[in-house]
Amino acid sequence: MSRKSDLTGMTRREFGKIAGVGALGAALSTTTARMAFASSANPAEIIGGVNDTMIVHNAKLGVMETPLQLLREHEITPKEIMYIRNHFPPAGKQAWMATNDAPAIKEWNIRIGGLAVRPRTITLSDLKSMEQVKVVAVMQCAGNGRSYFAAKAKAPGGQWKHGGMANVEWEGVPLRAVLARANVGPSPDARWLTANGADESPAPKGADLIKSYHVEDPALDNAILAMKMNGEPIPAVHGGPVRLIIPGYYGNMNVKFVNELLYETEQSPSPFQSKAYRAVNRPVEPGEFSVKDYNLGNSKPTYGFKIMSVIFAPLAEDKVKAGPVTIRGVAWNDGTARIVSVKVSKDGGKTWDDATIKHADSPYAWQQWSLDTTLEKGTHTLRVIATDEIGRTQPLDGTATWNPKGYEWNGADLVTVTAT
Ligand SMILES: Nc1nc2c(c(=O)[nH]1)N[C@H]1C(S)=C(S)[C@@H](COP(=O)(O)O)O[C@H]1N2
Ligand SMILES: [Mo]
Repeated sequence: MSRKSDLTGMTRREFGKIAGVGALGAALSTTTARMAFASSANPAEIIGGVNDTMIVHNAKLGVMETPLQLLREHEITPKEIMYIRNHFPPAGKQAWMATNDAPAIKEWNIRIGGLAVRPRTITLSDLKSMEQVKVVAVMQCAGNGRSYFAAKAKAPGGQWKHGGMANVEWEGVPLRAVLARANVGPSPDARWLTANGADESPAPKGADLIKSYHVEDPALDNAILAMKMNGEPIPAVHGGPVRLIIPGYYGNMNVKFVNELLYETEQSPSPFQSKAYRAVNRPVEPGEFSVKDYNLGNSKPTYGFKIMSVIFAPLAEDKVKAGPVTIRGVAWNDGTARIVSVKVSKDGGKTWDDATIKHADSPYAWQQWSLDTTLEKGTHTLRVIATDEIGRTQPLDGTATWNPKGYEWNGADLVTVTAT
């Protein structure tokens, strides 16, 4: 049996276990799977079904980034090349996260409770019976672009370039509609809605990824409990069978395999809420503020995407012929204001030209831009800066927003190309 089918078999059993309908996976297979994950750096062997040119940041956890050469080929990112970021190893109890297929389960329960008069459980069948909506939205890790902070001081964590993002279509039921239908009767003291997923740390006292949102956060009005991605059931690695999608919010806020929604007076004590994935309230310099210094008072969660743009073509490795060229790429923000300007420089930022923006139907999606221009023989430094209608824009020097964990990079992209 190939390594890949071993893992797929494991996946089914583990999902059965979680749904309470199957037998336990054999201990021996679990061990085999764990070894395979730890020792292999081939993306397709780590997670069956993914493109084998993905950039692996962490083989044990199956964390991988999409090369821009692949990302730029599709308006909607196919699952085979979508970046993957999970915090817990796809082995043992988490084996079901090792597949890029939809989880092979029939039913799923989401407990809705906490400060509720009538706590209750909503099932996958309940969700499927409700009216479905679709939204195309960027999914992006808060650490996307982290590697570029190293120009000032290296920020620890996966050294992501720009490929920790994707543009996908989500389909499911509006969160507000689910909460209304559940009719749990939240107490007036409920200030936070906390979401938890079925994954957990294999370490005895390991932290669980749990996220809390202000109950009145307007972003929740557009949130959905998604069951489909790109028209198909969401692959397990991307959070199937049910994932909380908050369009415009950084990846970590989009809890996968969601099985619990709690009304609470306080936000979750999970370090994933109180320590990690937070943006410092003031500018900080390396050495002055460290990873350990984050608290609820001096920082806030990485909520909405900072406005950002990326050059898709030409890339440094492309063969460029001197003469007419089209410089193109995508821009996006948190979806709350229209992107009205994309400026492109061919001389490292001295002079700028206006690119043409092709607005997508969804404000949360990539907005494609292009500039027809010419490049003379020689080396050129391309830059791009997007601005939205309320004036939010990108710094030319992205290290200006340096922070110890290297979150929310939004510096003007820089691509050096040589035309021959
Ligand atoms: N339950 C759960 N949800 C999660 C995570 C996780 O580890 N567990 N990782 C988060 C982070 S940090 C990111 S960037 C996105 C990644 O989503 P993707 O793998 O579908 O691209 O999922 C988020 N949701
Ligand atoms: Mo992330």
